[in-house]
Amino acid sequence: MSSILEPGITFINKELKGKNIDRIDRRLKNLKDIFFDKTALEKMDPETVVYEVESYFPVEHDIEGGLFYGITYIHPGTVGNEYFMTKGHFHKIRNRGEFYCTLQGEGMLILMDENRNTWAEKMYPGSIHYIKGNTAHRTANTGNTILSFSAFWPSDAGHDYATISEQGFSKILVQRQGKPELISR
Ligand code: M6P
Ligand code: ZN
Repeated sequence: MSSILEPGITFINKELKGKNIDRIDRRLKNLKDIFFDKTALEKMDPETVVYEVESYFPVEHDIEGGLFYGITYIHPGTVGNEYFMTKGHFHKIRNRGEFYCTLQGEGMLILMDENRNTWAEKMYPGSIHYIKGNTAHRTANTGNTILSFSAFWPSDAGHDYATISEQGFSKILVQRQGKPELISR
């Protein structure tokens, strides 16, 4: 996994020097709810790492007024013909927004409003995505290399995973003739 010591990433403020850093990985066994093709999923190694996240928390969680920063690394791969992707979430405080900035690789940012309208934006190095409040967000790696992107979100936003793990997005992103296509489930 790439790390914060990677050239080009330097934290200046003391709040972010080796402190308040959280690193997690999400494996297929943690993502059973989100992939559509359960038969394909069962044939794969449950320990396969789908993505990793490093997050920086200079203030306490759920405190208004701060900002959090994270870098997500999604490995290339598919489950059936659905691309490796993040769990996806709404914010617990629904109207909180977020920025995503793609660092490397190719992907799609999948977005869904509270009426379950789903659409997607292409991610490529340098692409900047403003995610409005009240919008669920998930990212998928559509390339053959790691997709990494940075994220900036308000410290009181929180994550609501339950809505997505219970109801999913209304569309899924699959590979068709080698290309990504967003289709209704
Ligand atoms: C981005 C941010 C994080 C989020 C991560 C992985 O870095 O949006 O808040 O945790 O992506 O996405 P998810 O939490 O949906 O797995
Ligand atoms: Zn978010």
